[in-house]
Amino acid sequence: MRELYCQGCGAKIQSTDPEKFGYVPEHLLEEGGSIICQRCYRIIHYGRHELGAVQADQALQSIAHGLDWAQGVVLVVDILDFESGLPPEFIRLLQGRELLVAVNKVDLLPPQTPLDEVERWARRRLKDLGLPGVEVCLISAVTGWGFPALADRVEGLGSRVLFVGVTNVGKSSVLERLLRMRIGGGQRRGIKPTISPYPGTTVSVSQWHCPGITLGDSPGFVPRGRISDLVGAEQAVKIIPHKSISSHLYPVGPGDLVLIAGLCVVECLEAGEGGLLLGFTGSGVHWHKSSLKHLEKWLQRDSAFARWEQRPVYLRPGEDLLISGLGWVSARKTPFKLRLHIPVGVKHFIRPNLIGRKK
Ligand SMILES: Nc1nc2c(ncn2[C@@H]2O[C@H](COP(=O)(O)OP(=O)(O)OP(=O)(O)O)[C@@H](O)[C@H]2O)c(=O)[nH]1
Ligand SMILES: [Mg+2]
Repeated sequence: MRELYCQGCGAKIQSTDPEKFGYVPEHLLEEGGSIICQRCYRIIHYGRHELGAVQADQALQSIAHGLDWAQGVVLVVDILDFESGLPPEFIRLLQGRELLVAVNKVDLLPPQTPLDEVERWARRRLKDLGLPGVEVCLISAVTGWGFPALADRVEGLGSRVLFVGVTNVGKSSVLERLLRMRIGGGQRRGIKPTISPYPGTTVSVSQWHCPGITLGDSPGFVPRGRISDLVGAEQAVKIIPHKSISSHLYPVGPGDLVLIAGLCVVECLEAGEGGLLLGFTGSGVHWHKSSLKHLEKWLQRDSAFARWEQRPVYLRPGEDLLISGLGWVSARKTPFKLRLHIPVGVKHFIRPNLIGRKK
């Protein structure tokens, strides 16, 4: 029998186990035509994300197959979790490829953010992270911002183009919007790549044929150390920014804490006169300012994590401390000597500030 694949998530279709990816009841297979699995059907129609996320090794295998097939590659990165989208072990897979970096979700930046500055910032960060001189497009798959330029450049990458990136950066959303544009001959198709707010939706590579070009969706590379992957799915959806980000400005001196209960605490050890910390996360996340005597309470409150560690951090004015999969704290006015209380296994990065005046 011919092998069938789910057009939404790329999983191989099977009718034996509803608890595994790609399940379609046997009687529905007889109807023919393009097909989507039960999991995709339920994500699309009921917003229910069953069977969890794709496993890291399965995703990696599928990405490797996709890269063998592709001529050109579009690396999709989420502007709000930039460094988490560029793990060195993933970047190594892309070395030497015809590559374009699509920096997605720019609609979530504060409205007054100058995007030309953001683009320069992104190029500089990509260079620092091992991708010097790559082409960069700033885009929003939700509003369509930047898509005419993206479509032009994608067409220049060859006749087989694969979209890659870590989970949940919007690969399927970007592909879906391109399919609706001139690359897809302006036709809206019945079946689309499946999109969901939960990381790990796409299971395997799926190919989308358009006039003159075939686009490939791929499962997300599963990065290590992202807090949103270490909490339960329901909490993950609350902390991943969807509609907007919010900023919280705190005057901070020695002994002060700036924190998100149960997820991270930034303790100030030393700061100059008038030091300010500015926290950025999805607007559903609650920030607090507190003092050292309440540290234990805030670490444990509603926390999914039993094991915490402390890390010393020196943050200069104009630098961000990014907590992978959560958000960032930016220093203003003075240097800070900080102690970061963070769940074991969660990564942090120090970088030049994304938002605000640059040096
Ligand atoms: N605000 C905003 N949200 C976006 C944008 N692009 C995608 N999203 C949202 O991000 C979430 C993930 O989108 P997907 O397209 O499923 O991401 P993916 O990279 O294919 O995810 P996996 O298949 O899990 O690896 C969904 O909730 C999308 O609606 C964007 O440009 N702006
Ligand atoms: Mg996807």
